[in-house]
Amino acid sequence: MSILVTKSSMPDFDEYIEEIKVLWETHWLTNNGEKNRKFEKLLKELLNEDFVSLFTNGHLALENLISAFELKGEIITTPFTFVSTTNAIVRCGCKPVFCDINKQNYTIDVNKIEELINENTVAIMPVHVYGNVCNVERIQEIADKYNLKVIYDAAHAFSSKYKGKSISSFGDASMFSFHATKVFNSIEGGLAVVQDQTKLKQLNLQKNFGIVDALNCVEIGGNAKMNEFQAAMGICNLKHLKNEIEKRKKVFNQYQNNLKNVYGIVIPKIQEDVESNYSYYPVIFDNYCFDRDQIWEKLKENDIYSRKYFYPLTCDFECYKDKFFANVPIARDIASKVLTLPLYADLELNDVDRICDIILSKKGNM
Ligand code: T4K
Repeated sequence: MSILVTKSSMPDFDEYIEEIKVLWETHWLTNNGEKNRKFEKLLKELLNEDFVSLFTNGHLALENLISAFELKGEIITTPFTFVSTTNAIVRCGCKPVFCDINKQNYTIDVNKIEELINENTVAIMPVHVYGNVCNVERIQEIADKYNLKVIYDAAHAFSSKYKGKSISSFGDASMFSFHATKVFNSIEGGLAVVQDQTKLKQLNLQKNFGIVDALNCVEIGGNAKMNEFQAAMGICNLKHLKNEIEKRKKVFNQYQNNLKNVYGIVIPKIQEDVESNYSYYPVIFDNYCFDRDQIWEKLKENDIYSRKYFYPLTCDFECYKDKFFANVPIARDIASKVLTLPLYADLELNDVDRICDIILSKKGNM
């Protein structure tokens, strides 16, 4: 059977059916129903946050955050990410300014941010890529010095902690993705976390057309609400989150043990002070006897589908090429060498061994 890069976590069928049964009684399927309210309450407890708003997907949560902060101008971000990050900035009428990443964990290089700041800069949008935590302390120092907003693309980092604190507590806001491919899913879904009531009100208005009641519309909002079936899936999956992360950790560690100390293979570094959610398993093939594309091919020949997340860089996509500033040599180098290996809670450890054997076997197109 094929092994894909990930496999959605799902609750037992009966558990989900039990959760959605009431919807056949109430016929209330969306517009901040009972399930949305329950899901938001559970999320607030889990993250220890007061101001959270559910969205139909992570991308729209990100766009709505940019709008809620009324950002107009340049946003410093990284191109080593899913294209959603850059698209959200551009679709909201802002200009992305691409900063390079660091070699240690592929997040924004905090030593290169300041040189990109000018009078048009309004915000920094760092990405906790692969669930790796950005240098949140240094980023905040820079933001404070230049009076910039910080909105984290935390799509990959749901439930992670840094120095014992929820990752959502850093910066002005964070966006988490609850897409089917994530550590935690509500089929599709996203969460915006902000630090004050006013911004929360703004987000809630924006995601529901800007209407306050049947007779009053006070904002030119869109529609980005999560529906009740999504929320019910989130509620069910949330019960299993801890266990799922434990299982992912075992898979992650199995890779670490199998691939450590191999010349030319750079495995993920465990970050100090971080409680990880083990989102992705990115490996860099650098002067290994096979290059990244050859490993991808070797795995594919064995019906195993790894992914080249995040190649190409977003700034190199046709729609962005040569349009925005991007002096990003490290990001370009990493993007050409990285492969994310299959990782999900139910991946068998002997399948991990098999994947590693294929990678380590000298047979194939050298
Ligand atoms: N910011 C960042 C940094 C992000 O990574 C993302 C999303 C966003 C923002 C935006 O958040 P959302 O609006 O999506 O909530 C996937 C996901 O669609 C996307 O959510 C994710 N990042 C991105 C990194 O990966 P694809 O095009 O690679 O997905 P796809 O369809 O090829 O699926 C990958 C594998 O996942 C499949 O081979 C099998 C498995 N899978 C997939 C689906 C759709 C399942 O097991 N179940 C499923 O339902 O983009």
